[in-house]
Amino acid sequence: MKLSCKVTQPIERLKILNCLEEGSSEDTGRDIVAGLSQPQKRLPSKYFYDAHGSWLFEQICGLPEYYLTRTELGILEDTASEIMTFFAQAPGDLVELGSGSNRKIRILLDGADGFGVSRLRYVPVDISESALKEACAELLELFPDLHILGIIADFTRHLEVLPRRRKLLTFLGSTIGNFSRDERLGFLRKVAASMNQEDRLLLGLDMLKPADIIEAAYNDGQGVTAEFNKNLLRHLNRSFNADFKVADFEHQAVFVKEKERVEMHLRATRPTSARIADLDLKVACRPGETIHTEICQKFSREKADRDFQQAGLAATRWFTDPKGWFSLVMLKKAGVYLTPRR
Ligand code: AVJ
Repeated sequence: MKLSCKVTQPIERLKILNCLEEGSSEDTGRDIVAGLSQPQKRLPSKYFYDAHGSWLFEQICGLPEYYLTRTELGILEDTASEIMTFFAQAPGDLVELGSGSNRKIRILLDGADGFGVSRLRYVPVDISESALKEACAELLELFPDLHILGIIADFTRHLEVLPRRRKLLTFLGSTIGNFSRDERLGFLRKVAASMNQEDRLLLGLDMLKPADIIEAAYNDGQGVTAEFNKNLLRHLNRSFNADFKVADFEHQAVFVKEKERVEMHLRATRPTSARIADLDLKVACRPGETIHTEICQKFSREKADRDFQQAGLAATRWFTDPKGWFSLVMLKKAGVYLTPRR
């Protein structure tokens, strides 16, 4: 793949690298065409996150039913100084994949109070330019010694732009739950390939728990998740000159027991069709037909450990909350084992 990233330098302590600039990804939207041409129509979850979608997601994080963010923040508060000892040992990059707002990284950076943030560089990677720039501006004010390299990119495609220095990667919020098993293993393998022996990956995982608690988190009483789901169509309308009639769709989120995951859909309530002008594509939905918009995988330790092993990673530490609802796993590259000769 060809990449042309543009670097701008607004102030000394901040550099921004843009991998999504026009012309840099000649296959933009190809995943939309592919997804909508399947018998079960689907759209990639990353298209939730335009400026409005990123804002809606922040609202979701504060909802009483959405236990994920709250629980993860609690674990981070309790463990930040232990996690940040990584930078007490030697300087390096703190890379955050899918950074969004800076709430989580602020907690980690506060955990560096023993030695100071000047020993590290913060490298947020996000697909939403507005969310990334806002978060960086705030952090520069809060941490006068912090240097930032912001990367506007799709981390499922642009992992190779990451600087190859000593680093602690974070992939929080159970975003990895949005991948299918194949995508998840592929992603973990790519991350493993970008890591050196002493690098670490801190991964946030939403754990299995009673189905009613999980389902409520994706069907909130105020309908914010429904708006977030429908915003995907609004995003396509704005960014790809489409004309989806958003009112013809309803939000649907079900916990599928056998697959241990939530599946989110947009369900057509009447016959409806749309044209995506920029992609030269026409879509028609029968009443009751759905467009699959998101997978939210839930994990057990055993299942996660199997994935890590297959991706060439190994857990060095599990951090969790008292109820065991959410986990932060510290991972390293698995050692090289030679098969004994017979
Ligand atoms: C950002 C992927 C963690 O799967 O829980 C929230 C996104 N979707 N409500 C999740 C989301 C619906 C969220 N992640």
